[in-house]
Amino acid sequence: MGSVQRLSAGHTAESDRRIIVGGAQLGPIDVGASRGETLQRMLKLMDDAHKQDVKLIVYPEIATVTFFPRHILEGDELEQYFENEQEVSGDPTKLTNLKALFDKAREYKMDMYLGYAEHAAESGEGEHIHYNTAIYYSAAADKVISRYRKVHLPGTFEPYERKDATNQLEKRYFTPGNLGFEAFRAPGLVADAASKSSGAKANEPDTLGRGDPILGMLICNDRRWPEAWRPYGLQGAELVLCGYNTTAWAPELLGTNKKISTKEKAKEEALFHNKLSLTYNSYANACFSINVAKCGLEDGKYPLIGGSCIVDCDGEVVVEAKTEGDELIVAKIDLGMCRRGKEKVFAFERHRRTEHYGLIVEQTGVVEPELL
Ligand code: CDV
Repeated sequence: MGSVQRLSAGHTAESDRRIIVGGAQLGPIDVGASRGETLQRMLKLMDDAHKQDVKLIVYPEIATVTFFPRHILEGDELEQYFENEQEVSGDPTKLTNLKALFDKAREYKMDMYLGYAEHAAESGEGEHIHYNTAIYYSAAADKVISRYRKVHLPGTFEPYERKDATNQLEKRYFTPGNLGFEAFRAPGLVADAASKSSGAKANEPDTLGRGDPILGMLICNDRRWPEAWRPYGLQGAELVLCGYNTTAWAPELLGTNKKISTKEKAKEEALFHNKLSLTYNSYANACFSINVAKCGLEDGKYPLIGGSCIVDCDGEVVVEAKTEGDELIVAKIDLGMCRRGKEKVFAFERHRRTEHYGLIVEQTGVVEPELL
């Protein structure tokens, strides 16, 4: 197990909106690893988190199995990686492969972000509808209170022709998420939150930033897209949660050039882009983010970056994983710190100019200006 770190963020705010949060980074999970073995690793990290009084833990994207979209699979070989929610009436807390995590989270009164491959339903043609999903379990509500399905699916539908290229077949195995970027409030994480039952109303000057914390979820590739963060920023998100599996070396997928001509340099760049995306978007939306990798060499030959980190609302990294193995990162964050960015630097209601942003939603690809 890696080292345990714990730092404080929020020294400039001193509000009552302080929470101890954790990221449970996972080292490699090989194709042959048993679910039970992996669950034990995840539960161990939750035990460690509990010892440090963590109230919200974040696990990686598709946390409990190897990153299977790199393999060409069909039939049962593929289905084994999906959690069939129809069998449990759409209630993930009852899924056999995940139940132990919910049970322990309930026991510890710990909220949890958990990523997994979701078998949601069958289409009219009998095809399976699969999503790359993350859910948020609230200990105070003792249920899953939010679900997010990955919108930006990277990679290709068809495998690469070169046999030794690493595939990224998310477009083949998943349907793009259909739930948008819906922020939600998580109950019980901060004391004395303004609430409807005490007569308070959202969006009044005296309740802004005083209700239960506002959260949003992303999955891996989403974190590179400002379009994915902004809807959360526009809903006042104070904390964004993101799990990822990011390949450190994939020239077919990501391209290459002299600068990143070796595996080492490509990995350095992948770590740099990871941090750049997380720090900038946290800053630009004045929110904290908890970002958690599955990492290391899966099956001894597929490298995934680490770099799990908790970022504050000024875009600074508060704590960062030091290893490429199972490692818990912990920070005490003060959501009150978000008010400065939300009310001063980026006060959206005063400074945004939506009349000029049409292209962002009207157009998908690039259309260059006419040639001279
Ligand atoms: N799982 C991912 O979404 N991975 C992508 C890689 C393929 C670029 C990522 O954005 O990290």
